Amino acid sequence: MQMTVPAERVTADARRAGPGAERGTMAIGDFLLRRLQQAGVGHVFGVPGDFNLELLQQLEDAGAPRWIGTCNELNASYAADGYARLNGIAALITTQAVGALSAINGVGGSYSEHVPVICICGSLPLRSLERGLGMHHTMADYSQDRFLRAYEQVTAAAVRLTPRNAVTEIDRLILTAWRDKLPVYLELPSDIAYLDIEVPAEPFTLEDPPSDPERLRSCAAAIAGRLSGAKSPAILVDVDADRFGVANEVHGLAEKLQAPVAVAMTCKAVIDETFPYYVGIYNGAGSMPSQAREAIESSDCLLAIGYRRVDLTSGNFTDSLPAGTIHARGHSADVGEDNYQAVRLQDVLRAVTGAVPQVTNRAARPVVPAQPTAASSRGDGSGKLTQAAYWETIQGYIRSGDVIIAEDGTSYASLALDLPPKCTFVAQAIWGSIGYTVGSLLGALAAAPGRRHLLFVGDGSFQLTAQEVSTMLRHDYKPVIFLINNGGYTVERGYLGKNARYNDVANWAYADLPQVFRPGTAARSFVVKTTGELQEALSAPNDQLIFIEAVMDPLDSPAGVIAEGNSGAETDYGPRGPQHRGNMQIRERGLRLSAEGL
Ligand SMILES: Cc1ncc(C[n+]2csc(CCOP(=O)(O)OP(=O)(O)O)c2C)c(N)n1
Ligand SMILES: [Mg+2]
Repeated sequence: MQMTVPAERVTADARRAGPGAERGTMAIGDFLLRRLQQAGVGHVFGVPGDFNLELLQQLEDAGAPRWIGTCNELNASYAADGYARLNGIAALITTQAVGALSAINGVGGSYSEHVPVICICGSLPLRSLERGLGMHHTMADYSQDRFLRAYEQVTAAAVRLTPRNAVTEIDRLILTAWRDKLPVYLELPSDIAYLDIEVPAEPFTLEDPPSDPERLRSCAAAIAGRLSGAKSPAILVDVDADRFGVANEVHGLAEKLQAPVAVAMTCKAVIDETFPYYVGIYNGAGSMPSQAREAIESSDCLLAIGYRRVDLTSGNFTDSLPAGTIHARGHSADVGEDNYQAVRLQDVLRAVTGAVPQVTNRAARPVVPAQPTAASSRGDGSGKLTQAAYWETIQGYIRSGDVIIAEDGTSYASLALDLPPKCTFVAQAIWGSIGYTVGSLLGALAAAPGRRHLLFVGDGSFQLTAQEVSTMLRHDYKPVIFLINNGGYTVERGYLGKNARYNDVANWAYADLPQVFRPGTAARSFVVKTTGELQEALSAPNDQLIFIEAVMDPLDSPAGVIAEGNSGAETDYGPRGPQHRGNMQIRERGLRLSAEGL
């Protein structure tokens, strides 16, 4: 599609003032859309409403960014999150309160997972606020700031635009989102989008302020000194390594030090899993493979990048990072007693890599990741499909460059897949809002339409956001959707309620949904109950959306998922909790907390 930006009218005064001082007038809504495009936002997700229609009309007139209407705002917030993870930044448009509050769960997730999403809410006209008019989509109590304040809790910055602050606040909020890798919220009152204001003519560039040169030098020297003097340096990577775009720098540093690199559960595949110094996922006692734990915990100089310690990244607090761990973050670092501010992560890693000598005597890949188990469980392919056979078969389907999106539930077994180079793995590991992946898949498809996208999702999670498959079909996207139909919330049965009714869900004809969502679609649907049937489905070409419903036993769960559930129940309910009554959890005999053999 042709990208057009509404013409601005350069004033005669501005022209006379000479180059660099040029300003023009532009409608506030057009200016906002222009800034989004300049920030790299090519698609916007959301749902129309009377308070945002005037902005959507401006978007329609301009023809860009491209509008992707979703079935509801929650899904739009997930889509924007998925889009930003692949594109670097995203935008979402909702309407006053009813739309904004539907999206707030997803925006909270973006905050938790450090994803920059620009949330724009078409809100009450300023005339109504000034005159105290009671309006729809409110509590009818004439209050003015409730929803702005709600969004203050889940964003790095939240503001109501006015004709006076629009230029500075639009730029400030977009830059804040990009610099801090966090969502922001702008309320655009519905009666100002068409008002002309003076705007700067120069384009907008997403840049960080440069590092402080002295702080950078001393920080890099301190880190390089420690790493060079260590016998067993190691690197632990969390999501910020991805968000701040330093995966290449981490590879370079690890290569120079010949040091093992592990990732947290939050950022599988951020480090190429075939990289000789990649050792696996560090998660305390649940590390995969367990040698990754050894490499991290026995290091005499650990460099942790953006590490955040929560139950799911620490193996339920069974972790133990070495004393003196160096913590590098997006814009600061802790080295021993010293805290360095105004140091950009990328600058720090480059300077450290430049300063450390090339090591030549440490073995590459000191730990060999666990190999998939033997194919014995598959038999002749006619046996009932088990979780073990399912994931073993999926392993053979993954290819270089795939985008893999993994939902909470037994689909988290995909964390144990060995991924070839150039794969992207998307999961909402910390926030963990089920249904996230269906919306997120839509966003990922829009951001990277040339790649193959695989969604792994359970029936229970799918039921929250299933309608968004219709949007994928509407836009002719061709992902592969792997849905596990096991009659309910199997992962929860490992916490509590192994046979409880509250862990059951209604059975749907899942594989029929593509036809329901887009009558006449050429999407390929399969219901598979054996490994042989799964194999056959996997031989379908990727020229259409593929939907594979795999029917499995409600009590069949990967060992690592059971272990997480069992140990999670100890944290959640304590030692006297109901999980200790007889037969209340799926358990695996003799299973220790280890995600090995997922
Ligand atoms: C929005 C939200 N509601 C509830 C939960 C609690 N929860 C976590 S996993 C899960 C069940 C997932 O079931 P399913 O998708 O069928 O996966 P399975 O383990 O059965 O493969 C639930 C209800 C949650 N994480 N998020
Ligand atoms: Mg299920």
